[in-house]
Amino acid sequence: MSLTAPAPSDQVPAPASVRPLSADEIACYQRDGFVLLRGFFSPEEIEPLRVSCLADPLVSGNLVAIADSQGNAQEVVSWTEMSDDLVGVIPRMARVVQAAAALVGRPVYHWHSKLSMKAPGSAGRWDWHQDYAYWYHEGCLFPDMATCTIAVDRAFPENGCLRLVKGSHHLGRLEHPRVGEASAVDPVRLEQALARLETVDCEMVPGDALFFDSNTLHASGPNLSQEPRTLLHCSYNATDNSPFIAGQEHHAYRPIDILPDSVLREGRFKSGFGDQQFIYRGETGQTNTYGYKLLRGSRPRDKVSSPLDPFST
Ligand SMILES: O=C(O)CCC(=O)C(=O)O
Repeated sequence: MSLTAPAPSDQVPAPASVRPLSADEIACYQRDGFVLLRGFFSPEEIEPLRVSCLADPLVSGNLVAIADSQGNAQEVVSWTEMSDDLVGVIPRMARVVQAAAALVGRPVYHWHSKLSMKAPGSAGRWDWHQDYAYWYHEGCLFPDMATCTIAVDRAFPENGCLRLVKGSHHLGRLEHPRVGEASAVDPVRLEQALARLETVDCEMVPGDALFFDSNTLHASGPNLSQEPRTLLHCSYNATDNSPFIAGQEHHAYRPIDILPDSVLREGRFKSGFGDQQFIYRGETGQTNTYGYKLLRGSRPRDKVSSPLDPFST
C-alpha cells in the first residue's frame, strides 16, 4: 500500500534552504551524474555526529557486516524512520531535501539513510554498482532517485573514499549478477564503461556533500589507513515514484517534515543515534535475495522494533 502525494495546495510552506543549488550545479549533476558541494555543512555542524560515531563505532550493535565480492566485510547501518537524533534530523534539513528535489526535478521524500563505516585497516569494499539496480527490484518504476552523501570523516583514496564513473548514469540500469560472494554490476559492461568513461576519486572533508544519481556507477575500496571513514548517505525518491510492490511499506511515500537549516547550529537534536530505530537486516550467516551474506547480523529482533529489510543496498 502506498500513500499518494498531497496536492500542492495542502502543503505547508517548507523552510527555505540556506544553500539552494545554482543552475551550473544542476547542469553538472545532469551531465556527470553527480555534483560535489564543498562545505555544504560546516565542520562544526557535522562534529557532533563524528564524535558519536567515534565513541560508538558499532552504533549500539546495529552496524551489520555484509560480504563484498571477495567475502570481506562492508559495514553499514540503515534506517527509514526519522528520529530527533542527528541521523533523523540531517536527512530532513531544508538544504538537503530541497537540493535533492532540485536534482530529481520534482518533490522528493526520504527513501532511506545509512551510515557506511570503514574502520581503520578494514578490508571490505563496495563493489561497483548502481543503487537503482536494487531499488528497481524494490518496486520503483522510475530511476528518479538521488543520494546525498555527507562526509562525517575525511575521505581519501587510502581510506576508501567513494569512486564514481562520470556520465555512467546515461548508461541506464545495468544488470547486477552475482559476482563472487556478492552481487555487483555486470563485469563485462563495467569493463566497457571504465574504458570509455572517467573514474573520479571523491575526496571529501567533514561537511562536504556529494549528490549522485541512482544510476551512477560507484564503488569504494578498503581502508588501508589509520583513520576511520564514515559517510552518511541520505537517499530520496520522487513523491510519485513510491514502490508498487508488497513488502516495501517502509519505503512508501511519506511527507517529510522539513527542518530549518539552523537545527544543527542551534543544537536542536537529542543525541547522535541513541533513539534511532534501525532497519533489521537479519541474523549472522543469513543470505538475502540478492545473495548478500550477513557476516555480522543486526541486534536481536526483540531489542529493535523496526522494519525488516534484508534486500536494500
Ligand atoms: O559508503 C560507501 O563507500 C559506498 C556505499 C554504497 O555504495 C551503498 O551503500 O550503496
